[in-house]
Amino acid sequence: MEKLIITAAICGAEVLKEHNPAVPYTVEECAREAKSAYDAGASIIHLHVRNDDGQPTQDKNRFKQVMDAIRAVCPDVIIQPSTGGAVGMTNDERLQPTELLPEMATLDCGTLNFGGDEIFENTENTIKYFGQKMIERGIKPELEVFDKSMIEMALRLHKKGYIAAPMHFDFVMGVNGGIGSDIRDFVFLRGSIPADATYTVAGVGRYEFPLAALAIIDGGHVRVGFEDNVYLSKGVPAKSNGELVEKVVRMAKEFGREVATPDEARRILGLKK
Ligand code: KMH
Ligand code: ZN
Repeated sequence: MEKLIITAAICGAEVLKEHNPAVPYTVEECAREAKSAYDAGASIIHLHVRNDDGQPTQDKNRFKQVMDAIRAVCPDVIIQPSTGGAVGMTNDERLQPTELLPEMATLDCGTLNFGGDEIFENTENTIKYFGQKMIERGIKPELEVFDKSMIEMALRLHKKGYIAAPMHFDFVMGVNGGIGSDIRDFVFLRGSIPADATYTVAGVGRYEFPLAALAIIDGGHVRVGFEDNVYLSKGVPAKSNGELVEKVVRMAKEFGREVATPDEARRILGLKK
């Protein structure tokens, strides 16, 4: 079995300091949280950025500042900017961090309800546009799938040349409006991707660690972090993203799975540094 790639989604676009005071907004706070995750064993930082007041932004200059600050303290970590951004942003606004030519970026593979009246919109043409831009810019997409239908979409767009193989999926499970987070849901997604594909699982809220356990024993990879969950265990807020990563590292150890360094993750995912 390959070593375990741990991704830390340190910030997200929706979670606030009211949910956990350690949620990072400023450049310095993002660097601090990325370092805590990297020191604990994360090889990928999935990155959203905020203005200092917590407002989500896809501003290229803000991404550059945060990415430079993260690289200064985690020199070899893989930085994976979000192109999902926040609900309501335009496509070109969302694509800005890809102009910085990161090794990876997320590519959201469908539209879903996102609570209340919010709709996270990703039409087929949007996904094609983002896929094409990532091919042109030499960026490996992490295919964010919130439901089974989004795997079908990714496979269809792969056949049409908008997404290259081998594909790397992120099963985001337990979002209201998306797939659930029980074992049957996991097995359904897991069994629906091509044999040469890799995947990571991001369980939302209390599903974060049970789903991590399934991925660890199955040979998949794991994402944790404040974007998805702010608790270390029931009622216990995590003090940092690093604490969440440490818990996954402990779990992996118990199951006999070694944790990948950033360069090992690059090899597993076929990234060119
Ligand atoms: N904030 C969500 C609307 C991604 O990073 O690509 C979208 C999201 C997915 O977080
Ligand atoms: Zn995200």
